[in-house]
Amino acid sequence: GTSRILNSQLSQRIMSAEQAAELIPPGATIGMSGFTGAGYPKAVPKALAERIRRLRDAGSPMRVNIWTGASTAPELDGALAEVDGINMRLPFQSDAVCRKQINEGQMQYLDIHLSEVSQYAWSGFLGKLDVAVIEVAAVLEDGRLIPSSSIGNNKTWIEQADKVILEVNDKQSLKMEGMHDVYYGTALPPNRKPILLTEPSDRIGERYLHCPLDKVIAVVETSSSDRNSAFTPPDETSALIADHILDFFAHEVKKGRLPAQLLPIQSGVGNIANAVLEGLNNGPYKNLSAFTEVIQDGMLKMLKSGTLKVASATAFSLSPDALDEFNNNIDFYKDKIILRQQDISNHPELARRLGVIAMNGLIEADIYGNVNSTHIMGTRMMNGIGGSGDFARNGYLSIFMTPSTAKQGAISSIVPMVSHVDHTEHDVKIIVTEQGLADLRGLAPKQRAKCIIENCAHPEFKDRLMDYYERACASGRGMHTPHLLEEALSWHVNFEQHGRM
Ligand code: 0RQ
Repeated sequence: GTSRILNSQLSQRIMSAEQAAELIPPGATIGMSGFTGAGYPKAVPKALAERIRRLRDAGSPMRVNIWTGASTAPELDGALAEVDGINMRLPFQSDAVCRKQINEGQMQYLDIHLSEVSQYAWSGFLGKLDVAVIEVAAVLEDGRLIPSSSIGNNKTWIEQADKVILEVNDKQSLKMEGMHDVYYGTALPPNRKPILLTEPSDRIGERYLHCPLDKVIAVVETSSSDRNSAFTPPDETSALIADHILDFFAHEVKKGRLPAQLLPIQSGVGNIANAVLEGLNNGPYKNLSAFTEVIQDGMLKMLKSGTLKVASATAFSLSPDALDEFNNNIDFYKDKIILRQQDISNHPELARRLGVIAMNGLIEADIYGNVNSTHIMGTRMMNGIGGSGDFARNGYLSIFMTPSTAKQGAISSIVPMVSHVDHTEHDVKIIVTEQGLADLRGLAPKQRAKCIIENCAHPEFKDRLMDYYERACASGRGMHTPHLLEEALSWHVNFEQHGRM
């Protein structure tokens, strides 16, 4: 039905996804909604991929550039990558087909801090945005839009694009109305003003997205759920990592370096993050807050139990069960969750002011505390930096978590030198593995090396790391950050040649 499109001008633009996809010119740059599998367009990208496939089969290939909030789903990244339809992708993806295209050199990929994407677009660094394709929950009579389960870069895409295609998804709860906080006070330098947000619960913007009606060239009605990956219960390694972090928090509270209600937490998604949230939920904490980018199952549980008072984010990322829980109890959750655009949810000014506790995963860390979050063996893209840099550099505590080994113990997550750097030694304050926690605050490089090897390395690799470090110290080279340059990346080369570090 048309009940969710209350504006009469826009209801005249209703058409099929196939018709809407025909309106996108070859070579177009398209800004799509979507963040961690929430609020992405469900129909137009697939129809566009079909059109690209037909054109390719007819001998006239078409490609487009795709900008989003963050990761989407197989119906978007997967479908378009499958037909080799993407020329340039930014700023984040986690799709297997997309990743393959990137790593085979078929797709350009620009991996940038999520808070900075809209600024790049506004400043003209990325070129022109032709079309925005945005999922919303409804269109009000006056044309204002009720945002969907993520906001991401939607405000910017709508403002920057020449043309807008709306997908109105009736699977998104209308009761989300009022949960969003869209801030219309951003500006480019030199005209910026302080952002007057001093608590994660502060509302500083509007509940709706605005869109000039004459930009809207198509409205497509859809009815399908977000990606909603299933939840895997924490394994033993994740539980151990979580225990180390919880002990550390208790210690910091006792020392007076953290308040009893901690500081606003930011947490990634996945097994380890969930274990930490579960640990917090079972601990002595009440009335915590979250200033983060994604609300995952664990945060919902914490809100329910009162461990968490409020969560600010830009998107949900829920399992099917948690989504049911949310939709069935949305009146309870509604005033405890605020969804913002990602240039606000991840804003450096706000992360620094609030003193966020940033907790993110890593692929490898080196003995001096540099962290690689994105590259496998230095050359192959995994997902992207996402928001980890926004929070890690500006947070009060920047915690990076990982199992001490990968690939059934063939790879050490602690290496002499990282094969790619996302978070430098200057930004990384704490590294945790199931072996233990390295608190690097106030330590100089040589002290850090001992602390990381001692506390975080797997016993299988510990002696070799210490041996590397000691020989580096004895090499006659610089004694600030001792390295054996001819050997620093030999662990990676070993893995490539022998399947073991
Ligand atoms: O690959 O599934 O093929 O075996 O990397 O590793 O251990 O499952 O951990 O899912 O937490 O991901 C850094 C990638 C960790 C993630 C990263 C292989 C490993 C596996 C995944 P397989 P795990 P996680 C938060 C802010 C950047 C974005 C970010 C990430 C796969 O946390 O993308 O922080 N972070 N955003 O086998 C070779 C190593 C490896 C390795 C792991 N040293 N060498 N392969 N793997 N370590 C906001 C959000 O998250 C939305």
